[in-house]
Amino acid sequence: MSKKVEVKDKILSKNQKIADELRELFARKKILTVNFVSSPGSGKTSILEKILPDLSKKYKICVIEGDLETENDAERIRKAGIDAYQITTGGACHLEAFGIKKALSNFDIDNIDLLVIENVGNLVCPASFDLGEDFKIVVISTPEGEDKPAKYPSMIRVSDVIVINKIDLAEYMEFDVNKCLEYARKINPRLVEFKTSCKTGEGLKELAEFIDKKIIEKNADTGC
Ligand SMILES: Nc1nc2c(ncn2[C@@H]2O[C@H](COP(=O)(O)OP(=O)(O)O)[C@@H](O)[C@H]2O)c(=O)[nH]1
Ligand SMILES: [Mg+2]
Repeated sequence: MSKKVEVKDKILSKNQKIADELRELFARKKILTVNFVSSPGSGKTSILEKILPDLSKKYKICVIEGDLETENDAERIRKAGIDAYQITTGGACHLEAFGIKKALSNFDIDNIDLLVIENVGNLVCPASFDLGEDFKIVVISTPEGEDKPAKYPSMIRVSDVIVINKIDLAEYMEFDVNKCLEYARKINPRLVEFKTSCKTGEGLKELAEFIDKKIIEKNADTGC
């Protein structure tokens, strides 16, 4: 094995150990944890700004934001009335389980129903780093082009939900929604699909209802 592969394996197995601990913690505390992944600018923060205020009427929600630099996204989420903590990775293109574990000390984890992680904008690296989440939501926006699922299959494979965002721009971008979903289904037929627009509001209620249902399921889960 080359030295480079050995180091990468070591990093990933160390990450996995902490992610397993986090998953156990989230199960014990009945915290639904969702990891949003996408390219930069697909609309992750915009979607959260739109769906979390309503969900927060029913649930205690915390958000962990990941970016290379700036506190911008955490500030946007706080402005929407939701508790948020920003991890700035410096140069790293993904969040790691250790960072999530550390960030949790900023919240009262005995009093959280939903933890949302907005990962660093990148369709490659975050696929390899388990954060102990219940599931990943991958967001693809129409200006990115419909072939993204085919070009970044590892992210599609590890996600449970796909959101096609900026559906309001699909026509202008000549983005074929069905073609995009076909690429994604070929890689991962289990994907739950949503089409959203943060401009018109299309599909956001359905996405929020899906997350609501998952919070209820998590609370009913006896762990058996
Ligand atoms: N037209 C359109 N623009 C959007 C939509 N969602 C987000 N945007 C815009 O896309 C840009 C990036 O959004 P942002 O939420 O910061 O993306 P993030 O980097 O994935 O968190 C912003 O200028 C948003 O206003 C959408 O559904 N339609
Ligand atoms: Mg963002």
